Amino acid sequence: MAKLDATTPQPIQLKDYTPPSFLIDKVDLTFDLEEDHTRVTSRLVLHRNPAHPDARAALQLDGRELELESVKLDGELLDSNRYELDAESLSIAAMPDNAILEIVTVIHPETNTSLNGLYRSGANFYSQCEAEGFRKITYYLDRPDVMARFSTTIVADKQKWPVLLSNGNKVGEGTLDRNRHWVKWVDPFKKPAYLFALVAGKLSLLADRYTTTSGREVALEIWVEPADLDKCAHAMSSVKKSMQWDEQRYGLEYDLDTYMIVAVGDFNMGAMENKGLNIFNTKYVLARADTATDVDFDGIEAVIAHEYFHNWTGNRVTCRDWFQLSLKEGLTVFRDQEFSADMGSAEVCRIDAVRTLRTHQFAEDAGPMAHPIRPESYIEINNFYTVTVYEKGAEVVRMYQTLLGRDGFRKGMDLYFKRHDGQAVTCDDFRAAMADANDYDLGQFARWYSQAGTPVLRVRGQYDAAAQTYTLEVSQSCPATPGQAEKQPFHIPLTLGLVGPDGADLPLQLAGEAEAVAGSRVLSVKEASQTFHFINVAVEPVPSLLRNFSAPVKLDFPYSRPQLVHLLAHDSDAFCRWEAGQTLMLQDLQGLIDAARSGGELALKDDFVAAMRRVLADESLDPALVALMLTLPAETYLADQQDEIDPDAIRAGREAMKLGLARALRSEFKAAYTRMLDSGTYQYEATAVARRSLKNIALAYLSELDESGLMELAERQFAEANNMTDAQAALACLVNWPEGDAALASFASKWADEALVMDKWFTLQASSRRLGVVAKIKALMQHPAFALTNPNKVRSLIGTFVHNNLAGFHAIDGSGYEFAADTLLAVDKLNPQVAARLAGSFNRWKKLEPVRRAHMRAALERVAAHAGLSRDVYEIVSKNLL
Ligand code: B3K
Ligand code: ZN
Repeated sequence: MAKLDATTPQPIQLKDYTPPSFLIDKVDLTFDLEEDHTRVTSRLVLHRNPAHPDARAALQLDGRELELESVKLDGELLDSNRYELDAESLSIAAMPDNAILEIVTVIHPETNTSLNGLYRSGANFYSQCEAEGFRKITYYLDRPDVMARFSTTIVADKQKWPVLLSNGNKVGEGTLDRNRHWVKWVDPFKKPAYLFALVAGKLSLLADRYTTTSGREVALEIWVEPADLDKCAHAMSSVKKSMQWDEQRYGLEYDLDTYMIVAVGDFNMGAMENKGLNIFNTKYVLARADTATDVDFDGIEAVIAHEYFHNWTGNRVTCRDWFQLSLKEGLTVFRDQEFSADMGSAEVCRIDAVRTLRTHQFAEDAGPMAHPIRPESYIEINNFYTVTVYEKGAEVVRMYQTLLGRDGFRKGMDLYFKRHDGQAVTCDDFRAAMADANDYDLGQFARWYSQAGTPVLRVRGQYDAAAQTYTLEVSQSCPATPGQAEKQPFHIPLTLGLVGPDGADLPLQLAGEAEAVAGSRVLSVKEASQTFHFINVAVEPVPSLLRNFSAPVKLDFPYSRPQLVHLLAHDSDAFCRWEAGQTLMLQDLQGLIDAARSGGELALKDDFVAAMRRVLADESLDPALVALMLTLPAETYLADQQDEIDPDAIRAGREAMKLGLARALRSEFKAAYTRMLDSGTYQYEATAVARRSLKNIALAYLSELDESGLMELAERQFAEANNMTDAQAALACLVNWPEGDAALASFASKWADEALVMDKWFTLQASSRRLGVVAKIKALMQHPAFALTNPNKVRSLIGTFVHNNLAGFHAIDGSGYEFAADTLLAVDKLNPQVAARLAGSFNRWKKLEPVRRAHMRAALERVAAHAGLSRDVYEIVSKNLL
């Protein structure tokens, strides 16, 4: 462990929040862009904040890695004894109540590999300021509760950087000497610095228009590298759909004359919602039938919607401090999920969201980084852009809608905007708007914001045939998480139905109620233990619990196998139907894993195989749902169900399940494959997407059978595919067999110039059971298309290997951990945010079997002892070693 000393990063606490000592009304920025430096001139109009407890407090501006050239206070150049400068700030003690500060700094985007602040990608300039990147551009009150009006003038060489973009509206442009030009932008909305953006370079434009319901004409602009202009149509149509949806669903319109999206290949995350100038990872903009899969098309539509929706939930109403991150992120993810549900299949979207939550967020909640959706402390805020804050946060927002109804939720949203437009607020303010608009008590609901961990909902049912009653006993508990030993009961919406022997929903009538309700209903579970009595229940039902996944909890109900088979066949709720199949599958997978561990026989159970056979043969089901029902849980999810993780047993058990299903359902898979073939041109449209998903999962199972005819099926699909979905799916089958080598080679030569397609090439190999081994990953890092400086490449190759390839990463000799440690230390020097994500691959170490646990610990300790660790990596590693 690194020694604790003055340089050990200290946590920031929510309870220490104090308002800023000054507020900034106006910021005028000038950027002088050069090859070897950038000069930033900032003119701030400030006034003392009456809400600050000390009326004589100093002004302390945030700043990092800046070269300060000069500071002027109200026109007077300050000597260095008039201010204090350290590695993180510039402080001025003697400040008038109103002041104008002019600060000149020099920065070096050309050497900034962190992709945080202003940086270069190729010859072009891009910025990323959330959460605290603006302080790497100039000295500023870099906190979201300081909202100012920005103007930005960019000066640059006209040939090298012809396009100059920033937030708001373009108000002027002109030429200068030395072949330079300038453009000035004014953003009429006040905003926190994290929403500032600047882009400069050689970019091509896809332009379109949108007219809002109230008649505002909006210019839509997507800016990309010239070679990518033919891959922007889907992104553009997604923008228009998002704008229309937000008007219809929430009455929210766009508020500027121009909405710009810029795509860049070097980017730390998916995209960024800068006011009027969203900057996107190319992965979430560029798509053409032959380069992008259905999943990519879905992802683009969702991320475009997400960033667009932030214009209201995030930008117009922003966060008071970074502890409130879920205020904008949980809410905006919920909004993009609802949008995607309306654009395609709501049921499929919901199941996908639950799968993500369970695979990644439940794991986070059970590990050393567990935190509530509103964390209480952090060392590095970038480590808290997590599945908990985002996806569990979205579940918490969804629970408001489940409790209040869709109209009640809308009333709450309307009140939230009415009260807080133009403000920086808290999660409590959002909860208060929901409560007040509906006159509903959400007091206990607050615990979802403060308590970490995944609650367990234990339910037991009792049918009394004579009395015709069905009694549900419901109790809840929540495991301890770091820093939180005891938990108080949550307010949990439990949506349920009672399924009769014929498969239909029984009417639901609670004791004391005059009438029954048809279908589903929502119970409010608030106590540690609670009992619900249903009356007039004519026949013994099978309870269908947690319909549509009404709360982010683990359900504990002792279903018999025939009950699960019944729900899988009949439940009117698609989520519960899928869930019943998954529960059966998980039970049998666990049996296989146990057998693999003890050297027992790896055979599938007949009732499970029969149930899957019926699913596969049921042509009345949405093919996308069939595909989901046949999809096995990830190895990592299976690992999280074990008391002690043995990665080889998990791999063996899971492979046995694949092979067993393939053998047993060989002819059904072949029939489904043939039935779903589509010879027409590629369409990104729900029915076609659903058909491809079933076809490709059938192919995946068939390719498990080492039979030449079946391997040729994959080879043929790979060779003849007219779209990337089919090509990639076929290649994914082939890479597990020697046949894959030739296919991989031809794929790489065909797509050498398409960075995003090469990412797929790396991902497929990193996740392959045949190729996903340390030596091979190291060799791939030498491939010309790989770059340690590019986050997409690091995620595709290294991230996939350490996060998703359980058996490969956890090689018994510890070589995977050594590799992960070496690589994350190398990446940390370049890009701490990306390195910290790799460090998360150690989060399960305490649950591994003893040999691997010892290797992992040694690797973690080696990283922790490394001098000069970033705050980002330090936080993850030190919390792992607590
Ligand atoms: N708000 C950004 C994420 C910023 C991450 C900073 N490390 C993208 C989004 O959630 O829309
Ligand atoms: Zn977001």
